[in-house]
Amino acid sequence: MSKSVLALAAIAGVITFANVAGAAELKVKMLNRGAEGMMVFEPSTAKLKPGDTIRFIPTDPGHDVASIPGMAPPGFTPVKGALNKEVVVTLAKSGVYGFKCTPHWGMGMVFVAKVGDGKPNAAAAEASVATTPGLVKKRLTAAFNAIR
Ligand SMILES: [Cu+2]
Repeated sequence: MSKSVLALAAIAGVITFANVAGAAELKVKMLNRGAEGMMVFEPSTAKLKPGDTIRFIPTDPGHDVASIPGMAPPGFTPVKGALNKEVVVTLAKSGVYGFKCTPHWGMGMVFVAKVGDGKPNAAAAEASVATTPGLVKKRLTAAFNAIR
């Protein structure tokens, strides 16, 4: 192998490493009780970069994770996890992504991630909070304040 080929191989290796190291994974616990109260994702919000991953961990039993309708940028395939199952979601594009625990939606068990600058759907996602029920609205409002 010539010196130049070896040099190219070395550069390619560095680039691959940089790509792997550049995308972060956020671990989110599903809890019966956390710092913010009963039935929570912890943390309940995040600001991420496009390509980052979220690992939803069923720390306590009885929870799942699913997309909140109308709270993801166009082209995102909605998440529908099973009860007590870990779910890993890659948020490839800029936008605001909302997730809920299906059994505890009414108790406001929600998670919101802002990826990149939140465009194109940040405003529409925040506007949809107005139509949600009491505890959901309370926690979603707090979440949107946190990611602003
Ligand atoms: Cu739950």
